[in-house]
Amino acid sequence: MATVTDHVAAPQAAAGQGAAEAQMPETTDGFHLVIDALRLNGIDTIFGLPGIPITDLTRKAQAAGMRVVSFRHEQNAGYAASIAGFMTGKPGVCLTVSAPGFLNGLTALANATTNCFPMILVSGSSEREVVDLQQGDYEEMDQLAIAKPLCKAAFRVLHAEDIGVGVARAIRAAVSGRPGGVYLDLPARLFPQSIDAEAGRRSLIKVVDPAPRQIPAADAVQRALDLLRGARKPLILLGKGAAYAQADADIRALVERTGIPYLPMSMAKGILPDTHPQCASAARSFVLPEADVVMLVGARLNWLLSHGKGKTWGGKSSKEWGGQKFIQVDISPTEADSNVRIDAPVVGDIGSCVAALLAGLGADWPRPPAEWTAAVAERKAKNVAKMAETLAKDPAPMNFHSALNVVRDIVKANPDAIVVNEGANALDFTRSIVDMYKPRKRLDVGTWGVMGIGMGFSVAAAVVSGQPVIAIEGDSAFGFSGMEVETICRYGLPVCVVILNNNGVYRGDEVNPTGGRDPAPLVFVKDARYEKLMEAFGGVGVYATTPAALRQAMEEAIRSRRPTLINAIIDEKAGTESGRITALNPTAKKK
Ligand code: ADP
Ligand code: TPW
Repeated sequence: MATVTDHVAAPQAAAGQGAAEAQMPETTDGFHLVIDALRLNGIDTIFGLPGIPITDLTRKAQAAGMRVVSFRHEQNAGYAASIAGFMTGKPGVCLTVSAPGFLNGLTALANATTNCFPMILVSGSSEREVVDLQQGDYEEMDQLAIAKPLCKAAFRVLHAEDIGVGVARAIRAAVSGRPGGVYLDLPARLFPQSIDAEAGRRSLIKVVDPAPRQIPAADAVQRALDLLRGARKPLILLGKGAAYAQADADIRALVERTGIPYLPMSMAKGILPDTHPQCASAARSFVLPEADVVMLVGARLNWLLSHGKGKTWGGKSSKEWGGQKFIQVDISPTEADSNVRIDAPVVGDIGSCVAALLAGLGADWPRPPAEWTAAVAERKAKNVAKMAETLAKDPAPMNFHSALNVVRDIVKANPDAIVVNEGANALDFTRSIVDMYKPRKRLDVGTWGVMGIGMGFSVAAAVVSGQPVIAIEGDSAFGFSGMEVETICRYGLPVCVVILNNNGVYRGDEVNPTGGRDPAPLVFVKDARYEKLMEAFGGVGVYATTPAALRQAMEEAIRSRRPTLINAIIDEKAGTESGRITALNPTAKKK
């Protein structure tokens, strides 16, 4: 591994100059100390966008052997960094210029914090003195103050000798406890500050144990096991915290040794293969209201789980608790009771918690009552058969099902491929139709349901894993980050974008009720040729109107690893408003 000495400024004296000058100490500067501090901590990739004052930082980072992935918009670089953090457990780093670049990256930082993804947004900034007196600097903004409420922690470094501490604090804050976004503010004048190379080297910190294990209390584990043992209809719910924890073997052992049906949240799909006999995804609307004890592992009872109450959970009204008891395994001690009572909180890192639960099962752990597992299996079989019937249809034009039936086969044949997914219907149908077989292979809109993660996630997924990426995109969703197909082509990444194109947001058949010349707010240009965008940068574009054409193009994309965009034409009448969350629209009839 390279060290500070690889970057020290060249000795000040060249051949022929005086001996006294030749003795001058070696120096290093802020640029190199930032790079060295990151590399010392195993961070080898920067996602960003150059400009004043960080242009040279991107150059020098690349020259020092780091992977520098330059985007066309900072938001996409930020999303890339955040998902790299989720995939690797190391903070993903996004580098932006001051004010507008910083603000462009901020959405991704806030999204990372919301989703518990470890990320560090590093932004160049203006000098304190000018910002504080509001003297009107180039791209002036009090970035630290603005970032603070949107992230886990925010730090500013003013002196080169503090860079080591600043980077160490940022890393610890991002990955310890509940992971999240961290802001690191580096004013322009920091970068050229020169200090003695040896002092610089000594100032760097290699963070020891950045995400310390947090062992759950024995009585908390016992309380959870007692509750689970007494359950008549137990259910395990795996969330993306469980995927992040990389405790795959133990989680699988816990599920299999207890014999309890489990439900994966969207990004937890694949921790165990979706085809696992205990997977209850196809019986979701049956198991949630029926279960009597639910063990949440790295999943929050937020809107994605109807806040743990209401009709989804068997409550009589939208606000009423369904009567379930909850066990919650989570690293955050304040998460429990955020929506309904948690009867058995188990606070600790998922690896340690699951290991403790496993150890406590004992040889005599009872299988769940057969009536329960049989009822789940029966409901599942019924729904799977119904879905198979729908998937077998071949309507013209294609609909979501007939297109996603192809994607389902392709992912089955390529279980290492990473699926990135956004849209409304495009999201909901992909989640339920496309089975995942391995952990951390499904990356999507997460806790906020945010549009725009598509190409940033795809770039990062390909860069971090080297595996093929399949991005299943609504046509609206794609538009948020579409220009990054240039980035995909520039870096030659094996990304296959499939746009499920129904000419608009949710669907494409709305009309302006006034008959005026403006289109309806939710529709786009009809028959838009998105594939030409990929062709413009040297990638492969395919216009596909049939499942057969889609299949052929996807197979070829995976085989060739060439950047590919398939414009899959879907019936413009296919799709419902907001996909499966229509009820969240304020005008929707309340349940
Ligand atoms: P989902 O959207 O899949 O339901 P959430 O993002 O709501 O998942 O929940 C993830 C939870 O996982 C958060 O409450 C977070 O604190 C927790 N978490 C993240 N990493 C770990 C970890 N290593 N150990 C324990 N809990 C974790
Ligand atoms: C940052 C609101 C949710 S889903 C969606 C929008 C605009 C697009 C749905 O259309 P698409 O998919 O992608 O064509 P499909 O399959 O239903 O036709 N801005 C942000 N985030 C969100 N969630 C929105 C707007 C939204």
